[in-house]
Amino acid sequence: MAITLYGDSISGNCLKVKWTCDLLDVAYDWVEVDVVGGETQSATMRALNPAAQVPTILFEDGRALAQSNAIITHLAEGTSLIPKDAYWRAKMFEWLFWEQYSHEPYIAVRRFQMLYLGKPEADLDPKLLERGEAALTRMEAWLEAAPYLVDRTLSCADISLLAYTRRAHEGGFDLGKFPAVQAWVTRVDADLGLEPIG
Ligand SMILES: N[C@@H](CCC(=O)N[C@@H](CS)C(=O)NCC(=O)O)C(=O)O
Repeated sequence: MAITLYGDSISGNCLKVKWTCDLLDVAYDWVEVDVVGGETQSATMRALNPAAQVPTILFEDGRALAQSNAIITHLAEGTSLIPKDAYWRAKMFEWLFWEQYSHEPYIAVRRFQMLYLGKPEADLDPKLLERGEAALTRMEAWLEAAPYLVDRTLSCADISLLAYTRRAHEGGFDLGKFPAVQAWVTRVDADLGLEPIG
């Protein structure tokens, strides 16, 4: 399977897909799309993904697929990244849906506004910090008792949640308050062969 991966290398959503491909030895050509520069609005991108967002992948047969968590679960079909047991597979989806609704909209958005839009902390919506910390608190509670998010083994849920959690400090979150999350970041970074951020 050879795919074209349209992504912006500053985007955790896009990196989830890259990491999954790298781990599973899926061959891909990376096409850099500058989100801040508005390149997601190009005619090419709109034709591939009417939502005009990255990541989007294009298969050799011309079919396209968007949404980071849809892409990674598709690429991981039949591998150990997706539990065979029905309950644990559903638990993986629980984390993936939660990531998109209760984690990414606060942690990734606060990071984007601070790091890439250069907004001072005082101008940010206070809910971003409050709800981002609530998300990290939920992860901490789970990870105090388990090395991974699903069935004590690496799954798509860890890859997805890692993307913005490992860079949460860039959005003004203090991971020092969440030691189990920090240990999990170190563990999953190592599993994926990523350089620790430090
Ligand atoms: N829920 C989507 C979010 C995709 C998304 O927000 N992508 C951003 C980059 S991280 C983007 O393309 N933004 C450009 C835009 O929305 O115009 C996913 O998980 O893939």
